[in-house]
Amino acid sequence: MRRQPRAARIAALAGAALVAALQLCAPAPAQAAAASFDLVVSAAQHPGDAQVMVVQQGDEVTLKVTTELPVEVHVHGYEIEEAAAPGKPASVHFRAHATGRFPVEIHLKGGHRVIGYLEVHPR
Ligand SMILES: [Cu+2]
Repeated sequence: MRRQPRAARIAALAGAALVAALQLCAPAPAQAAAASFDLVVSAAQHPGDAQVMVVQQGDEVTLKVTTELPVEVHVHGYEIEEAAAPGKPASVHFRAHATGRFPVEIHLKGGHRVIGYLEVHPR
């Protein structure tokens, strides 16, 4: 049997060592979590009332929107829109795949208003 040249054996060993080192260094994949937020829309709200909702990338997000006005809930960046009305809350469900800070708006007669910010942090 022909022996491998010394350089090839060294290269193969170095490659195996590198793979082992990378496996040791790789962080354990963190579990995606489920995050649920309650948002209440009222006629008396101010833009400063917008709540900040922080999740990790990959999390399952549910936004429960209760409203005393007929509105369209719009999650910017994710381009999700869902209607909500008095007695008919919206439940907006999605996986937070994109990272960043995204306004959650309501569209209503005569304009729109930010009711929250979704912050998706990189995992
Ligand atoms: Cu909008």
